[in-house]
Amino acid sequence: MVWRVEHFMEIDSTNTWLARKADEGADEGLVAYADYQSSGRGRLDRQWEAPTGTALLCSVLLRPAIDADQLQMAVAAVALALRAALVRLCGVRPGLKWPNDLLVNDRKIAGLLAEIVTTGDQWAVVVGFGVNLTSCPDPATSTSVLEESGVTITPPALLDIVLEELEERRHQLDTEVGQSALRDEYERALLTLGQAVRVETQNGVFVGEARRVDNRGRLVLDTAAGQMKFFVGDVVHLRAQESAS
Ligand code: BT5
Repeated sequence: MVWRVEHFMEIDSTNTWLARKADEGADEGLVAYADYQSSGRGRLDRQWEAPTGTALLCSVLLRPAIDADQLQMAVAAVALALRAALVRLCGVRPGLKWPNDLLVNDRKIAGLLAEIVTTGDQWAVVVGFGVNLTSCPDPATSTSVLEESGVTITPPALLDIVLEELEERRHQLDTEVGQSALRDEYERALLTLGQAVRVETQNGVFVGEARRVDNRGRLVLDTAAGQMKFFVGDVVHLRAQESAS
């Protein structure tokens, strides 16, 4: 993969910029990162906050040979690359919370936002991520690399290693064998599995035990009403919430 990295001192949102480029037909491998985002976005119109230069605020454009309903596997590839890069650079090993958080001791150190861009019969996925390097908005619920390890990492230094770690995982997305290996790594890194969870979706709130992820990256839950699979949703780890309160 040839990564082409564009750096911005300030931008509205790296995801918005890259989605526009994808719509104009940009090739896979285009990457945008910014020192500051004036409209950094989380899911469902939430905000992503980071003071200038304190975080890696980045988006990558991927065009994997998967179906659009396997989008979560692209999120998994990037989340696992982020985690591996943090282990290598500073020994911090976040757990993954399905679908899009990296946590250290229940506090969010990074979040991901994936968006699909469809043009004609082609589709691309923009995967954005914000990693708190030297500050975090709320110490009760979030943390940073500096706080967890005492190490100050610059955004481009982390980005270099993330892209290195993403290389093989990106190729895994193109084959069934690769996807299966990726799913194994994903399941091992997911804190969510084996936990009693509440999944909040636009269709309702569901409680059950998180069992596994399927080959589309969906979360499989055992509920009182039987097994359910989720493409999206906000997950609350119920035990973690009890122990934190
Ligand atoms: C996410 O959404 O976690 C996705 C975050 C993706 C951000 C990246 S930065 C580069 C790219 N460009 C963008 O515009 N976005 C992506 P969600 O799960 O909805 O979580 C959002 C919630 O996390 C907010 O409502 C806050 O409660 C919290 N939050 C905001 N900023 C945070 C931070 N720096 N660290 C930890 N939590 C934060």
